[in-house]
Amino acid sequence: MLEKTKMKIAVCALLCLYGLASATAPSAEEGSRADDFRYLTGYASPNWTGVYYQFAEYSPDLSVVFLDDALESVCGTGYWILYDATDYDPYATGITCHFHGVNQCANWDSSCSNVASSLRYAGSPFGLNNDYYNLYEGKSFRGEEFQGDTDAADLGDLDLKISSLMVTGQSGWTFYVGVNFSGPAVCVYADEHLTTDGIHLDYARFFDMSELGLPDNAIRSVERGCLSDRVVGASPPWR
Ligand SMILES: [Ca+2]
Ligand SMILES: [Ca+2]
Repeated sequence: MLEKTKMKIAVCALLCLYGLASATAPSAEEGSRADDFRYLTGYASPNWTGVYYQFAEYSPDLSVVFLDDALESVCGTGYWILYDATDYDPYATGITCHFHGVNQCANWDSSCSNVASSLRYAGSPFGLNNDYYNLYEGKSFRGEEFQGDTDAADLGDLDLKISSLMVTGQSGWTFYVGVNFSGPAVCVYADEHLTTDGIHLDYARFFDMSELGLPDNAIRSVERGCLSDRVVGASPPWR
């Protein structure tokens, strides 16, 4: 029981800052899973009740599942970002709503309740905690993405457009302001580490480039590994 209480407090400390008012771990019957399946079940009423839909993939328009501006609580695993507008809100500047957890539930607070019109996860499509990076065109993880699990000598259409980023898993990633891994760079490791029942989720997130000490719209290439003297986060092992 004490363990559960501690978990509630820890989860709330993580979630309440970013739009979730209260959180709790689901009961053992609801919550135990042998695998690390990423999902987000969104509910139209508080305390994970009412009409619901279980998302496993990117969802650019929640009206498709009749839940536009309707979500009030969620249960899930992974790092999920919810947006006020469809198509990941490319033009807005306000907050985005965030869920991060491993088999946990949360109520949205008033700023995020009945707001979401699109949602997607950050991280690898191949595994919850695989080494991966997501680079976003807008601040706060908005708009178009350039993502991957390998080196990228250039960023294609998102060249000189990146305004926020996330990394997941245990690898360091080096982000350069020049193409072909040139110019000033910063290495990023996960600096947040969630664990439930032996399932891990490690991530680092940067809502804008100033948090990384880089100019906005400057990143031009990405390399696996920590190849810069400037390091953000701490290298494994964390646990
Ligand atoms: Ca909306
Ligand atoms: Ca940008």
